[in-house]
Amino acid sequence: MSTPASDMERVKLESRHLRGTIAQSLANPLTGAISEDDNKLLKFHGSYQQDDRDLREERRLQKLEPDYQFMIRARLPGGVLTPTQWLAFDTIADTYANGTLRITTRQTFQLHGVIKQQLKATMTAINASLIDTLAACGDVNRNVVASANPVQSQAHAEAVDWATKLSEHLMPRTGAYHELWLDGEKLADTATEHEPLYGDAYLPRKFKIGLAIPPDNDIDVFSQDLGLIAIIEDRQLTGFNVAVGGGMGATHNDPATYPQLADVIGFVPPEQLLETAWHIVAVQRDFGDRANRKHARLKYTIDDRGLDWFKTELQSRLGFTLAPARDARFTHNGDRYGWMQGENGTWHLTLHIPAGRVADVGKRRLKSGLRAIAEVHAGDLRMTCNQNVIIAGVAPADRDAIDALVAEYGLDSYATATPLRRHAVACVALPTCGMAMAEAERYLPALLDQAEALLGKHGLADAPILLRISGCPNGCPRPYLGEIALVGRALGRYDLRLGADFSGQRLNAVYRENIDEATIVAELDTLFARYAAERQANEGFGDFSVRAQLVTPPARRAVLETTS
Ligand code: SRM
Ligand code: SF4
Repeated sequence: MSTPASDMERVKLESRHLRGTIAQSLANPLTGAISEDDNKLLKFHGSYQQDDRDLREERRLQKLEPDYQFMIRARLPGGVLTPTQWLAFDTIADTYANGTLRITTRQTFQLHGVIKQQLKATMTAINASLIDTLAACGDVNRNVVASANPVQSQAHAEAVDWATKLSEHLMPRTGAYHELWLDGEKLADTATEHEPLYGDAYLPRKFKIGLAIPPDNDIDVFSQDLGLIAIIEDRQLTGFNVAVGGGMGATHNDPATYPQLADVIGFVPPEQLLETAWHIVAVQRDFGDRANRKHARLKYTIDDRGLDWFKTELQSRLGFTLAPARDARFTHNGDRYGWMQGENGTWHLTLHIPAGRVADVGKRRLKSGLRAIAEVHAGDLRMTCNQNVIIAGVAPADRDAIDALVAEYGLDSYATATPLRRHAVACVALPTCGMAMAEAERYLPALLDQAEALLGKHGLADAPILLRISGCPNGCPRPYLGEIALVGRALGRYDLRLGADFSGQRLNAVYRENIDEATIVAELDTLFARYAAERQANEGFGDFSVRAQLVTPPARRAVLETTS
């Protein structure tokens, strides 16, 4: 007897293409929440119900319902937006959300703290800026990410355009989004509506596509369900290497779940890209696990059936043969900060936004500063998968004006912060993330202060170490690709992981399990002392951790073992 489908499958099938009873839930004045089923469907529209976890206990004692609020995520392929759109989001954050913008590890905006009564107005305002939120979350293809830094050449620009084309090509076709948020005409008979790619049950789980341009792996291309590696030969974009089956999510103490790196299966020229992506998604739609959501990502479909099976299945659906992969090399996976010039003579300035939180804090008035820049900037803005922002396409004559605003608003940490601080990535975690077991974004500043002091003590202040911290094992800041990573277990307790490389091509492994903050600092002290004394010339911290046998990273396409 086959295992029954998960409850989520029922919700999707009964939803009439993502409508459910969301409209009724929103209209219910008795609660700030929506129904459980509608909450599951709302994700496909780009929003999650949350509650302020800092207030949970107090409100429980006062016999009040939790402080329900909604997070909204924009769909922004390649992370590109105009200054006008930036200004619109800045205003929306003040009008409807908690007054901050959050740049995510998939290079888009999240708003937090929107209350139910204002959800529709917020969605309408976002759409008025010509940005939508459809498929930003849910069991569909999510925001397609692309190398953002630097935008150097015509071939690079073309590669980034493919992120938008892919996103559009794989969008759900349901009219539910327009009906609910934009007062679109209601379809009289939703049974006649057709979802050509997704069908009535959508995908078994989320699906993620990322496009990298070597030598920069700033998007962590091997962590994507479908990773695309742009091949630029003689300054022309000739196509993409195709990598499948990457993913980060895991569950503590459940070895059946693990992070995995994607495998390269071939090469396609640009004109075959959309068809290839469509069929890869379709194979996962047809064979992904619909019973166990913890086992439903493409990485498990491939691991269960084998990479050869996957290639054969895909090939049987394509009208052409996948070509052999071409040579591509990655050397770097953080952002390249500061000013860089593109081939067309314009300049791009990559700014450092700690943990992606666009807010005014003390002298660092990031939100006001980016607003002031957007008010005068004639190019565009690009968010990166390391939660930063690029002021792109600045004319040489306009650089001084941008520099003056950067200095005035304290946006200059890209030039002054240590490499450790500039490369650090933290997920949102508490207080909004319902899955957080420990702090991440809010712990990062204190952790960095301590780690920097230790690096200074050991003469390593300039070491470019990739540090990532997440509040739980789901992997939102892609912690399994950090040279040092902390993965939350409980309040104040983390697994310390070591051993990834600096180009996103090797996973790390657990070095110490479930340790408290004081132990983390003590461990880092010892580790940095050894690194300073024993490292070889130009040896990165992750490579050192492996050579010194502090950890044994997992082999590719092998179950990750969490042992030191
Ligand atoms: Fe994530 C769930 C935040 C990138 C793997 N992620 C969540 C939720 C929505 C919690 C929830 O389901 O209730 C978090 C909302 C927190 C909040 O309060 O805002 C959340 N994820 C984020 C963001 C905002 C982290 C950040 O600080 O930037 C990133 C938003 C990306 C975007 O714009 O689309 C974010 N999440 C990722 C990534 C990184 C990536 O995609 O490059 C991953 C790992 C890659 C992957 O998917 O394998 C990731 N998020 C997860 C998972 C685990 C999925 C799995 O296969 O096990 C969950 C939990 C789930 O889906 O059940 C999750
Ligand atoms: Fe929340 Fe965990 Fe993702 Fe952090 S890694 S945002 S704690 S789900």
